[in-house]
Amino acid sequence: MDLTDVRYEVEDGLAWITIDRPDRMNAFRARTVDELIHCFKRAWVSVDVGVVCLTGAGDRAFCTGGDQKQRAETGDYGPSESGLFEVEYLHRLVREIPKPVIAAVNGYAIGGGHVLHLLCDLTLASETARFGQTGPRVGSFDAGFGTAYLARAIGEKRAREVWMLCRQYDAETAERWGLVNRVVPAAELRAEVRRWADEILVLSPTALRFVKQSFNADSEHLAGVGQLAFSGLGLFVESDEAREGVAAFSERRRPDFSPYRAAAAR
Ligand code: S0N
Repeated sequence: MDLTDVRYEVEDGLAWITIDRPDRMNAFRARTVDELIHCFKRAWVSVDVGVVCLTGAGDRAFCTGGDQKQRAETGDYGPSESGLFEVEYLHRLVREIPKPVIAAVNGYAIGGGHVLHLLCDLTLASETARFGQTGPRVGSFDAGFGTAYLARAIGEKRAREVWMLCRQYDAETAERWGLVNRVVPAAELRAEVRRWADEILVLSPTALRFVKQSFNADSEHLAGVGQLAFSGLGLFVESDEAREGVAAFSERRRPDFSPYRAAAAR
């Protein structure tokens, strides 16, 4: 596959998968998701890979979720190989690849980008990283892993705060909340990932596979919740209410959801 949106490099057992759309703050379109899926599968089958690191190009963003400009232009996330927008499948792959996946959060991890780091086994972050969900502001939601699994990681009250206020949180708060394993200065992030990967690479890959699958089994029912939620999201994004969120983002204004309060009160 020709990679245009993602870079894939292997260095001594560690596969770096880098979302490379810095002009869109590493937001993903359908093609980006296809390429990420391709890279995760490649890392899965590569015998020279024991650890995967997901990160973003540049120093401003890890990933800011779905490409809202694309969505404003075409009403969807653009063309994909299968015709499907396969972000839910990407979530499954991040969880199911039987090798530890480290998120290196080098800036904004927002919206669907926040969910991606959450699903990784470990998160290392730069001091400049910022975390948050924006769905209810821009006309989307991730009511599967993005909500329920977040609550497992940081607790119900905090997870509800994240989704119900759509605030941003700095790296120090994310570490204190247990959303991040370690925070380092931005210039040291890559080296820190290398150190963690080297510690992992001396361990038994088979034992690690079982450990990961055991953790996953305990939260696997959330995949079913996620499937239901993505079906709901598919309907919601076609609504005027969701379109108001998209339009407000691209017009750089506050959304006006007041006409939709009646529907939510039913
Ligand atoms: C990241 C934020 C907070 C940065 O703010 P800051 O520092 O003020 O910079 P900006 O000037 O805002 O941004 C710099 C440039 O980058 C562009 N940009 C940023 N984010 C995106 C994006 N997500 N898509 C496209 N472009 C983006 C800015 O437009 C700006 O460009 P220029 O310089 O040309 O004006 C701030 O930018 C922010 O809040 N970004 C939006 C974050 C967001 O809302 N993300 C989407 C959240 N939703 C999802 O991810 C769900 C997607 C999904 O998973 C899904 C799945 C299945 C089915 C449907 C969906 C669905 O949602 O439709």
